[in-house]
Amino acid sequence: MKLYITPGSPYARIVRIVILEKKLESQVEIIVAQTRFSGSPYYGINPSGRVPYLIRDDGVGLEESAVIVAYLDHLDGNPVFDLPAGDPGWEARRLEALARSMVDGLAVWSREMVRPVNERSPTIIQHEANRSRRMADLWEKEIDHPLMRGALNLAQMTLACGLGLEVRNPDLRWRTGHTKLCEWFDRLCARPSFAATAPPANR
Ligand SMILES: N[C@@H](CCC(=O)N[C@@H](CS)C(=O)NCC(=O)O)C(=O)O
Repeated sequence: MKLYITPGSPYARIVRIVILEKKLESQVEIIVAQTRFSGSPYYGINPSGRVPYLIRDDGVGLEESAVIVAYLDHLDGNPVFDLPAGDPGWEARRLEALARSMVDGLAVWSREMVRPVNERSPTIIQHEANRSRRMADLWEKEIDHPLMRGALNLAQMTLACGLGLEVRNPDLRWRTGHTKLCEWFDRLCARPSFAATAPPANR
């Protein structure tokens, strides 16, 4: 299989973490794609131009980090990232959605920052900075939820990959006043799969 990524993408990082957690390194070749570039050869591989993108052994391509995670997780017949049944399943969905909501906002902010300075929108940047502050406040309260402290899951991976964007965006200062979130994040980032996939400071 081939997985197309960019080193700074939080969505691609989720999949890279799962590859390490599931020990699939020898089965998945990781390829850096050239995204957001007019005429990129990558558009011939994945017309949407987005990463992550997994090309399965049968040649079929999959988009969307959560779909790729589920596919890879099921390969060995022993999935560990499936949603729990019943009420915990709804809680897991709720937390995953909150984490994704934060990452989606941070991705919009990052996208603004990679545009030429004269094309950046101060309004969008302010909007996303404000959203990230509200979401960090929210997560400081939610981080003691049993699902955020228990076995590794998609909500945890998504939130940590979003918070990890702090190294790429110096204006993302989610740590201030969020002691529990800092402790949670730093502990999770010491896990080998997270340490090995840490984003570079620059694209
Ligand atoms: N919902 C998608 C989001 C993927 C996404 O937006 N990836 C960004 C990188 S962080 C991308 O490929 N951007 C390139 C572009 O917009 O052309 C997922 O979870 O995989």
